[in-house]
Amino acid sequence: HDGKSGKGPNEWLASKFDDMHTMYSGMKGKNEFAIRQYQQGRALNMAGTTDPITSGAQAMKIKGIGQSIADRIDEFVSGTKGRQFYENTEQVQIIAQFRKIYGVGATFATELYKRGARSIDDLRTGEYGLSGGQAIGVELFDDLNTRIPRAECREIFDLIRAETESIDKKVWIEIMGSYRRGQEDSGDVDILITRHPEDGLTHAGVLQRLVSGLSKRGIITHDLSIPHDWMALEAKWMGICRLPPNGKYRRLDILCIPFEQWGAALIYFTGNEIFNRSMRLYARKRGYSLNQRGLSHGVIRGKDGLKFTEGEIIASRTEQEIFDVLGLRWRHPHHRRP
Ligand code: DCP
Ligand code: MG
Ligand code: MN
Repeated sequence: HDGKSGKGPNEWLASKFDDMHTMYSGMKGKNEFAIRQYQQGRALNMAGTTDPITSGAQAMKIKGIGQSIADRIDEFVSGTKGRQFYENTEQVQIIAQFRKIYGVGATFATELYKRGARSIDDLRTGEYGLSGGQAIGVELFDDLNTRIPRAECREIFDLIRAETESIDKKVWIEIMGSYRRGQEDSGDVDILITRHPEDGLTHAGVLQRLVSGLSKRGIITHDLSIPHDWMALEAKWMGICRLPPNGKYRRLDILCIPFEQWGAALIYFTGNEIFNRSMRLYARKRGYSLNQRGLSHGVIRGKDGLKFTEGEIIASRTEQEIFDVLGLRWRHPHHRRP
C-alpha cells in the first residue's frame, strides 16, 4: 500500500531496481548518477516493454537502457552475487525493515536511519515523531508482519458478521481481498457492507455501532483511520483487531457502500490490485470508465487522461453485469490475477 505504480511483466525486475534506488537514496555521500540509473531501471516497466525481459542484452535495445542497467539485469536474472549483493549493506537492510512498519514509506524510513535509528526497538522511545498510526505499527510490528491463516480470517469474519447481524439482520456483509481470491493466508481482513433499501431503511449508522460494539468486546483494539462521516452510506474504517482473549493483532478494513454499487465494489475490493488496473484499462480503451462505484459511459477525457465529464453509470449492481457490458467472460475471484 505504498503507492507503487506501473505493474507489468517486468515488475519483478523493476522492483529490484526500486530496492537499489531506495538503497542509494539512503546512502551517505549520495551517488546521484547511480540514483538516476536505478530510477531508469524502474522505468523499464513503463517503457512499453510488454515482453518479459530476460537478459541485459535484450534490455539494451530499449532506449535509455545502458550497460550499467544491463549488467544489473544480468546479475538479478542469474542470481549471481553482483553489485546488489555487495551493496546490500546493514543500512539497506535496516531501511527495508523500517519500510515494513504500517504507514512508513521509503522517504521516512531513510530519514529514520539518518537520524540514528537502527532497529524497531529504537523507534519505541518516542523521540522520532511518529504519527499515531506509525506508532501503532511499531508497537505491533511483529504481529502486523505475520500472515493471517485462512481459518483465522474466517473466524474473525464470523465474529464480525454475527455482531453486524445483531445490529441489523438485513445487512449484507462479505469478506473480500485475498481471502475471496482463495489465498491460503492474507495480509489483512477486508470486509464489505451494504443493505438492500427494500423497506426504506439503509445501513447508515451501522458502521459506528459495529466498531463500537467490537471495541467493547476487545475484538477491535485500535483505530487507524475513521470515516469522515460515520453516518454516510459510503464510509471506510481501518484499524486493528484480534481474536479474543489474546490472538495476534491483525489489520482490519471495513468498507460500507451504497446498495446500488455492490457489484462494482465487489470487483474493486476483491482485486487483486493488478487485476483491477488491467480491467480498468480494458474498460477505458473501449470508451468506458470503471471504478469502485460503477462502470460509466460517456466519460470525456483530456489528453492527460483527466476527466472533463463524469459520464453516467450504466452498470454497478452485480459483478456479472459489469463483465457483460464490457464483453468479458466471467472470471471467478480465484482467477483474478493479472
Ligand atoms: N485495492 C486496489 N488498489 C489499491 C489498494 C487496494 O485496487 N491501491 C483493492 C484490490 C485489493 C483490495 O483492494 O485486492 C484489498 O486491498 P488489500 O491491500 O487488503 O490487498 P489484498 O487483500 O489483495 O492482499 P493482502 O492479503 O495483502 O491484504
Ligand atoms: Mg487484504
Ligand atoms: Mn485491506
